[in-house]
Amino acid sequence: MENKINQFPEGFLWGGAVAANQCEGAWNVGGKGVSTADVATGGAVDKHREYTDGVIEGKYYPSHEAIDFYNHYKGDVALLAEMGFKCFRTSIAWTRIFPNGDEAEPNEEGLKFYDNLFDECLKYGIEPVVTISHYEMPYGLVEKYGAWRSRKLVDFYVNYCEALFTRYKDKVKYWMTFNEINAVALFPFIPAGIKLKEGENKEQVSYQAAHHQLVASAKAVKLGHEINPNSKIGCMILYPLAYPETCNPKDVQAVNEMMNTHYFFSDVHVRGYYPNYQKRYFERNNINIEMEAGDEEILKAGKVDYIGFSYYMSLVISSKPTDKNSTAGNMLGGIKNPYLEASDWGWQIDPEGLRTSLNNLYDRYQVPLFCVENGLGAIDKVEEDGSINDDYRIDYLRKHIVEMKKAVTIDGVELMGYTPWGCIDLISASTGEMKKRYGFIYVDKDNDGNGTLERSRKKSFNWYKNVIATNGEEL
Ligand code: BGP
Repeated sequence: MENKINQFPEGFLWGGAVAANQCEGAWNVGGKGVSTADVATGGAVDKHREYTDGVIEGKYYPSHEAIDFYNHYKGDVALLAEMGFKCFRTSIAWTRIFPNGDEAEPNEEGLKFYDNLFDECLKYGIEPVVTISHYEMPYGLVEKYGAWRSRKLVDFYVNYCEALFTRYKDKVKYWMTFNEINAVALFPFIPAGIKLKEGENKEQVSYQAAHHQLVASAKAVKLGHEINPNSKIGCMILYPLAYPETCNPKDVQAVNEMMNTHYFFSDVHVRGYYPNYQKRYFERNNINIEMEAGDEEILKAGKVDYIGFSYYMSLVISSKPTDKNSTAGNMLGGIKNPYLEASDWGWQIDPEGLRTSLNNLYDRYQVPLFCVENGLGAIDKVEEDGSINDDYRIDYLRKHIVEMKKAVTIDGVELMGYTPWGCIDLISASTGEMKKRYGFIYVDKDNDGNGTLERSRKKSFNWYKNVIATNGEEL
């Protein structure tokens, strides 16, 4: 069918996204090992930002039980199919495949689980989109090697990728190497298993870990293409669109500097080399990245096919240190934007910012983009008749899709698809809560882990079904 320039392209990948540790549960079933998410009690990101050597008091139910997708996946995929999903983004729990991370052979039972899950998706014509490591890794690698501090992790990760690419080459075409890889410099435990020691230079440790991950990612991209030349392997970055607080050029410069700390990751992934601004940054700050001979070639040979990114909100940055009107609860901090409303968790809602972000990324790289996370975390109310009228979520998503459409149809941005986050309610990464919900599908479970786990359709379910059926024409 002919593509029309005022519409989303034919074959646009409408779907939704989840991550293994936030939905599967069954944390010690089927030979699965313990992951970093399994030892991160309560809100994984909030409680494990910096120094995490030792037990943190809290509930373990979030990743241990989650929404028990492990045992409910058939019914859940059937619901996604009912909405007409073209794709489903999930991650593979590394610890189901390599329980401690350094075994020679993969765990067959873990591989089988994802065979079954992908088969179930494909049965309905749903294309799996797989994140290889989404905010978790084997805890064994943390204890034995210091996680991504160690160069050895590159080989363990590449072995893991080889097991996946080989096993699923006929089932999975779209991959992403690390979820929000740029988060490592913000809170190093969850994305990279790094436990900072007292007095350590956080940047030195995080950027060395990041180098190992970037090398591992590049090797994975090359290997994945060798195993299946048709595969599309992307990176995944958290896109933190930032505005200057004022038109003071100093504020603009502050934004540029902040954005560079994030662009560094996509620059290396897409262009295949370290940008000069980052090399200078390392020099100025006495950060010394140990590279092995051949690393530059590896980065060059493993450029990604597309950029996956998350976009939830925008930020406001000032050149002056300030805590005024700080947007509490927002993982990235920043100043309150008087023109925008915020979610109950302080995430500033900015649909037009999505259009700007798409343009920024496309102008900079000219590679296909994939919006793999977007959505509104909100508290849903179940009415007496069981209905859930989440008009606020519909409103958020509608406005973002409108802007996304402008980026595609007016600005000519090449966008592969859209997978709103937490299409089925799951555990929040930053707070460990169940009450912060994103889904079209409601899961009966409360913050303390109580509930029947029964699934039900929210109002947004039928709304999104129609969006997909009309390829984004009826919003
Ligand atoms: C992203 C993560 C996800 C997800 C999402 C929403 O940063 O990739 O794993 O959870 O944010 O965040 P939260 O769950 O904290 O609301």
